[in-house]
Amino acid sequence: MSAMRTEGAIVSQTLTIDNSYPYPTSSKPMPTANYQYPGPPIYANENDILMIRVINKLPQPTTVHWHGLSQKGTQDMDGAVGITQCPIPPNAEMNYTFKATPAGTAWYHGHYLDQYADGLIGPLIIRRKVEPNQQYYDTERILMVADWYNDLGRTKLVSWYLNAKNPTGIEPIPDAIVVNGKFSESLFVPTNGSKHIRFRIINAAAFSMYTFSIDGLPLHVIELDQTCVQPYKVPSIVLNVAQRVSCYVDLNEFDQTIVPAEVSPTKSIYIRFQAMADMYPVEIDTYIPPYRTPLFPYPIFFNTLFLGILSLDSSNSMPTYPANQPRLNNPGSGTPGDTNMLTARPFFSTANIVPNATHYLKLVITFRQDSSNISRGYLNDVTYGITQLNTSNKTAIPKCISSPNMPLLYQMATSPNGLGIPSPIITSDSPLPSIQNDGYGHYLIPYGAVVDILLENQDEGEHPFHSHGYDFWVISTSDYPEAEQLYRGAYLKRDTVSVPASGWVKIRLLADNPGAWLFHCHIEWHMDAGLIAAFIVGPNELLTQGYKIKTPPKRFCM
Ligand SMILES: [Cu+2]
Repeated sequence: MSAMRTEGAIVSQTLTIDNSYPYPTSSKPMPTANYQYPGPPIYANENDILMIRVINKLPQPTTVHWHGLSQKGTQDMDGAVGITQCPIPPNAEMNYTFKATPAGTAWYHGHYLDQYADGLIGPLIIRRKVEPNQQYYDTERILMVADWYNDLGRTKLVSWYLNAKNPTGIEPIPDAIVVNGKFSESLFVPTNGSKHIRFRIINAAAFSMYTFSIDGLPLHVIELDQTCVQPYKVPSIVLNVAQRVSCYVDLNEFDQTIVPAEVSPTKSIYIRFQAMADMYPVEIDTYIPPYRTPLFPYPIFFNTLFLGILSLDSSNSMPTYPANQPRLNNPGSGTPGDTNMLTARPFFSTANIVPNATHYLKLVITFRQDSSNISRGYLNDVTYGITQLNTSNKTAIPKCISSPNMPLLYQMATSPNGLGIPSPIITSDSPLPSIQNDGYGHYLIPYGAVVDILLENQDEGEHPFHSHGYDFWVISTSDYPEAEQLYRGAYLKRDTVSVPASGWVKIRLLADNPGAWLFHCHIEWHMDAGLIAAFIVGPNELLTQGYKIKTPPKRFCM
């Protein structure tokens, strides 16, 4: 890719979505992009036009979502089934055309039928015109971590999970961890002579939170999701599902004392992804999923530690020291106090550009059994995508319908003033007008509103919430409530925030992107359980800004 390219160049890429079998030991048909797992990295420069031709060769419908891209003015390119488009049928194709913004480490993944959990993931890297921390590294590597399941999500795991026989809602527990498609102790990362390496780490897991570290090396964090931060030194980093972190390492800082004197000098060191065992609702060391087909040797329990190998001399030898030795703590200025790393500071000062809130929205997260004894996720007592599809009482059918065959975006364009969602009203919760919903999880947000969203988590699990169409300022969390005052006017922007277990998060969103946007927990199983809201932003402005329902995407709506 030439450094001389002008802004707005067209970057064309074809992604063929088809089943593939990347592992000889697994007969699981994995929906993948271009027969690779993960799919090929897509690179663009900031403000390029991405033209991605997605060809569906699966026997099922599919879509691709471009996680972290704002899709301003290209609302129907977001890939969210039922929200912005109907799914691409088998043997059909769709061109996704959109601007490469904001810059940073993004990714793409399937957004239908659990295809993302089953293998449809890939990196999407958007380079900045000026990369502010570029002087600290001379090469970069992508590390895309994911949960491996022996079984397919849609055909096996979901039907087991959302079932009256699983009344407490035990999520499918991963069988292994994969990074860049490799299992533990088989991923080698050669340094190729470089001493200063940037890692772009992407948590593409369906379920697990990961702590990332490299033995004996401090990590210098320079980007969180797609926001540049002032270099921030830590011994390890936590990433919840869908979050991204970039850090660089300086091999001159390697702490030799981690290698015991009695072993020969090591030419490689371990890269660690430690899944957070706390979040699994079962005893991980002895758990055998009830749905698992007996294998020999049996049982095999999930190992929550993934080891990769950073090869210092690029010979891909194994480290000489034992992986399980008691280790000294990595050097650094202390572990970040919270997953969202609010103490990291934006590189580009946002002082005085964070607007004051004009509206308020409280979203309460709960899990409980529905009337069929199936455990479901609720936002403000609504489990998304269930009631409105199964209702037999015609008078209860909402004006806004969540259906794979009728995207909310088309409903907005067809009937901008007849969506049946109340306007904001003053309530006892806040002096600001509160955003309302229609009882089915559709929230009407006025165009230009600055919404303070309080996510109150009454569940005992930590939930990574992601907004389509927007990044947002993270104001404070129950782990770090003082951040609101401490960083007033200079909050950090992310597109995925981790809501602490039995805690809360406050974010601020500037609703300057009219359209229909999902706001949801990014744990795939929780999406299936209904932990989703849809933001309907500025229906009239959508039309006045020129949006029209386009074919061919519309022809997929049968
Ligand atoms: Cu969740």
